[in-house]
Order: sequence, then structure tokens, then C-alpha cells
Amino acid sequence: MRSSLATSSRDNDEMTKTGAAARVRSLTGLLALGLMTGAVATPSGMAQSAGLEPAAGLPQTAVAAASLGDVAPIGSKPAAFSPERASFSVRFRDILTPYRVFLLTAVPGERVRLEIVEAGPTASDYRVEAKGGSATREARRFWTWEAPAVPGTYRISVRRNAVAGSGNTGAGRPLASDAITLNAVVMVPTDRLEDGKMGGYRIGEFPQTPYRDLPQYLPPRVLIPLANGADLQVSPHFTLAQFPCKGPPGYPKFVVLSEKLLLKLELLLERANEAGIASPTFQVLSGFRSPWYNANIGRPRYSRHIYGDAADIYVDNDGDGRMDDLNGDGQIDLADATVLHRIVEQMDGSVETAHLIGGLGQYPTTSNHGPFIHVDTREFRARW
Ligand SMILES: [Ca+2]
Ligand SMILES: [Ca+2]
Repeated sequence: MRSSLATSSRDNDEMTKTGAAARVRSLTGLLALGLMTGAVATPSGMAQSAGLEPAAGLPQTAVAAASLGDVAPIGSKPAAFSPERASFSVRFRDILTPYRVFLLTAVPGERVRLEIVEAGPTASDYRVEAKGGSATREARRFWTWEAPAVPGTYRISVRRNAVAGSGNTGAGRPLASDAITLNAVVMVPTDRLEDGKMGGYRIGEFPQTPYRDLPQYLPPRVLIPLANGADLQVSPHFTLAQFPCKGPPGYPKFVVLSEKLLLKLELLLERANEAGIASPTFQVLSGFRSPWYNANIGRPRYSRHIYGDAADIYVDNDGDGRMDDLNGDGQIDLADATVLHRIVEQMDGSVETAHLIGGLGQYPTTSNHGPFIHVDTREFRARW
């Protein structure tokens, strides 16, 4: 593989560097976003060179299965992990999601084409209803959702009507009703950044020249605003408040979060649960990093964290702020990160999930954090 890519894209985690409190200007409309309440990471103490964030400052945002809001429980065992896959999928842009709740990001006024994808032909009919913007049916399985001009969160419901078995064709089997909720976020365009700030919140400057002219390294077009105490379900087992940058302190924060990363995290979580790691989510040690923050902690300029498609994660079901003993050997060490690392290796090596391929690294315990892995969806393989 292109080891130079892997080396220059190497990643690591960080320590919060405090700065001036973010000021809120001209953003009252954003603060009114209809977001659910949830736990939000608290920025921790002062930077110690390029050290790592102390465990005490880590977000404790484990999303209990019981808090999934719109997500209907499957079966009679609510305590058990459920992938929350619908019996059909929705495609938009390069995202194909089967999950019952998922993020859809858009720029103001964008026309987003939605396609229903079924595992096999059925006689069922679908409805798409949008609370905000307009959803127009273009063909039997195609809609166009026109995003509102005003940034905010708008729910799109994609619903399949129940079908009685007709038996006349192979498509005549009975089907229950089913639905996928897209939490559509109309975001703030990055061209509104002034001196690297959005409403006083420091973001910094995204590299204007893409790494090796790769399109996935173009500057993000938009930022998701996150008000203090607010949250949004972005996939069945992850919420927006797990991903914001660790600094500077203050709200509203602005987050870049890739739908593709969420697909990879959900799939990894599902595979981990299948492997016996019973966990309702991953703890995110580091999700989005603004270019300003990323530079402040000495990370590579083209870190995938600034593009919102990278996460440093671990499993922490006992709530001590560190990785659990995933391999059951009584020790908490790199071997526990390796358990997750191996699952990602299998995913990246599989044709079925090749579209989610990316970077993968594992990190041992230090005085500041337990073991964790880095995953991203940079579209080529990178390892460290
Ligand atoms: Ca733990
Ligand atoms: Ca262990």
C-alpha cells in the first residue's frame, strides 16, 4: 500500500487547550434548533504540550438503548443490542442506509435525491413526509427533498405501508409497515466563516489544497451547529453530542460529521456485539477536530478528524472512563484495542464493506487514557 499516505495521515488524540470563551453572535436562530437533550462532553483542563486528554475529562455520553427516542424496539428483549435495521434502505448521495434513524446533512436549499432500495421486489408502497422543506415524488422509488433555506433540523419520514399477501406474483408476500427516520440537518455553509470563526467560535482554516488532489480532502462545505445541552440522534447508537471538538469551550459549537463514518461505526458496533462485546455504543475519545484545534495539539494538517469522518473510540460499559477488558484476560491493555482493530480489519478487507475503507490505528494505555482505536473512512487503506 501507499505507506507514505498512511504515514502522513497518521493520527492521534489530544488534550484540550483552553482559549477565550466562544462568543455567540447572530446565532439565535441556530440556538432554537429542535434538538433533544443529551449529555455533552465538558472541555477538560489546560494543555500539557501535545499530551492526551485525561480520562476524567472524557465524554460520558453512552447512549442507552432506552433513550433512542423515535426508534421502535425490536423483539421482546429491550436490553439486548439490536442493529435497528429496517427491512429496506434509503440511498442519498453516496450513502445507503438501512438504519431506522440516520443523519442526512444538507446545505441550505439543496435538492437531495432519495431512493428506496429493497432487498427484493415487493408490492409495497412508500410515503416520504418531510417536516420542513418539500418532498416531491419523482418515480415509484424516488423522491427529491428540497432543503429549507434556514439552518436547522428537519425530520424526514420514509414509511412503507403494510401489504397483505396477494400471492399473485413473487412480490406478493405480506409485509408489515416499516419506517426510516432521517434527521436532516440543514447546516451553516463554511463560506460564512470570518477570520476562521463562526459566530465567535474558533474553527480555523481548512486546507484549501486537497491532499494529493483527492476529493475527500476538499474543505467541508458545511458545519452542524450544536447548542449547549442539545443533542440529536444521528444513527441508532450514536448522537451528535459524542462528536464535537474538545476546544475551545463555549457554545454553540460547530461540528463536521460524516454519514459514512456513522455507517462504519454502526457496522463495527454490530459486529462487536455479534462477537460477544455487549455494548450499546462506543465512547468517542475524539471525533471532529476543528483545523484550529487540530493544529494546536500538533496533529497532522490533513488529519481525517478535521473532515469529520474519523473517531477515536473504545468500549466502556463499566463507566470508569477507560476501555473495558474486551478479551477477558483480566488486563486492560493494547490487546483489548486489538479486539476492535481486528474487526475493522475484517470490514476493510471485505468486498461488502469496501466502500467504508479507511485508516485504522490502535493506541496503548498512557497516564492520560486507556487503549483505544482510530477509525476513519478516507477511502483508502492506511494503517499504523
Ligand atoms: Ca471501562
Ligand atoms: Ca484485556
